[in-house]
Amino acid sequence: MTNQSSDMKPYDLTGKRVWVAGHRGMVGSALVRRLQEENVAEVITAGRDVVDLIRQDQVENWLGETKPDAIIVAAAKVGGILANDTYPADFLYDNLMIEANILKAAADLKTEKVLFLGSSCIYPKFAEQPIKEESLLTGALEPTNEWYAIAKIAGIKLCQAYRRQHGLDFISGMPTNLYGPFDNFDLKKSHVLPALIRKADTAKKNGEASLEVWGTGTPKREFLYVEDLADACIFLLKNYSGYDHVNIGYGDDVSIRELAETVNRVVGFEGELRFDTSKPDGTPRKLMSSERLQNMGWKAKTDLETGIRQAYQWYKENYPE
Ligand code: GFB
Repeated sequence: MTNQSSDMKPYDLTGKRVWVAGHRGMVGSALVRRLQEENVAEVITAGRDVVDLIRQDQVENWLGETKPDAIIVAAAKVGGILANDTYPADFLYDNLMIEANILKAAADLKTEKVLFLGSSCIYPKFAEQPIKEESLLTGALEPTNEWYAIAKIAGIKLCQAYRRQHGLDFISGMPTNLYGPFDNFDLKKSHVLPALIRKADTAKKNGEASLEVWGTGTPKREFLYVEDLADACIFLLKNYSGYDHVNIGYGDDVSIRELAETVNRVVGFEGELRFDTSKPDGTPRKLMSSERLQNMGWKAKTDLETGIRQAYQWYKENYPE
């Protein structure tokens, strides 16, 4: 850990051209919306048809022509526990390529500021709770998502290496489990929260007696509403300039059973929960310590039930059946 107070350095976004890599995803689209509130000159976006982030030549050429002042790396191949476990090669390769291509091209161009986003799964499976930034690389990873985690750890290290070797202002933020508008509601690939929203909505419409929940229901997870995450990212971009990655969490966690009960209450499904223990539980708990970010002056605003109501509203508007 480096000296924390010296890690605070203002970066004025006024008149800057900011590229949000991954703007079509849940995180990227929230960042684009949040950046509209800043006095930036331009929020740059580019779909895969314009630049395929897995292709180094395309990233180099496009970035060399576009030359943004700042970049937020929200592009990633993401998915829930089953997708991570089923497609290890894609999660490792795609994420390594995306981050390496962007960070190298940004370093060559001496981009003023880069924020790289990772995930709370970078920490050891049995890390001490709440998990502090210092826990990184102190133990073995959770096997269902070690491929994704290794790629994200490499991304943090790339940012640190470019800072150390070239003095570049590359920082990293590690969000906890996220949810909100533009989430993935595909039951085979999604994370638990959108899956439960969809299952509860379907079960209610079909008048079913019960709803299936994967695993034992005992693992605990921390959930952060994506608009809060976007706000934290802009806060870090404008205020933080340190070597160490920074946790971005909500500050509290719930068991999967409690989460399912809350979702059912919001959706209005009154049936039973049925636990499918043939599905993996994953890591038992991963509540992050967000003390460092709080000490800088940022805290999440949206409580879990309010966030779930908003995510459910978005789901109903976008998945009419
Ligand atoms: O959200 P999730 O897929 O990923 O699963 P992780 C969290 C917990 O919810 C697990 C349970 O214990 C699941 O077994 N669960 C219950 C369900 N019902 C369901 C369901 O219908 N769908 C899903 N998906 N889960 C991911 C990592 O871990 O978290 C990624 O794989 C990433 O790498 C992401 O870090 C944030 O929280 O276990």
